[in-house]
Amino acid sequence: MLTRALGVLTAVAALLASVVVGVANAHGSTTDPPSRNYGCHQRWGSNFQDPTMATKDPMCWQAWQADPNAMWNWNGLYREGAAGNHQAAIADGTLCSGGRTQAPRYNSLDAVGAWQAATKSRQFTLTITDQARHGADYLAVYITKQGFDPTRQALGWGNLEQVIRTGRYASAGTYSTAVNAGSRTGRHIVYVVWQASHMDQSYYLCSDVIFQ
Ligand SMILES: [Cu+2]
Repeated sequence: MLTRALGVLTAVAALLASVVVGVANAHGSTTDPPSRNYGCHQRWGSNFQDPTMATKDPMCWQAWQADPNAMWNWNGLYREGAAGNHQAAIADGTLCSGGRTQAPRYNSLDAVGAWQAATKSRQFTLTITDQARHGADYLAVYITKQGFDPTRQALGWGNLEQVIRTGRYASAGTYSTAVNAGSRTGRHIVYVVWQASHMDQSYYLCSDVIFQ
């Protein structure tokens, strides 16, 4: 009897593991410049219990402490059914968690502070990696207005200016677009809405950058 129960438990555990792996292999994110959780996964995924992260990369540290699944599922930060009305779906202060989607998994990505930022020139190429090959109806790319300080202020729609909205992309592993940040300098957030094509599924992605 005990052996049978253990057998069932083992089967359930194997099933759960396969579900988790399945989720981790689906969907995508902005990989260049890296989104907050993708960047934390890149830098610390193989070393996420290293206590020096607390001082070397404190925003990633708080994210790993809050919920490691925000990093393991770096490709799962989406909402469904926004019907194109992203500003209604996502409240100010929650833009980087996709409006606290799948809460509380991604809430830590809204934390205000000195996220590690990628250095970019003001004309750069942005790349989404799409492991699920959903395609894109469009990528809408926004950048914070000059003067906004992401290390001290929560991000709201009023802090952003849309710099490009692309056309469609056929299903592929990556989608790239040229982005012109104008005369911006210093630290900014690049905010991407990736509207997938297979269904009404929208990804909301914050990438921290420093423009040279
Ligand atoms: Cu997906």
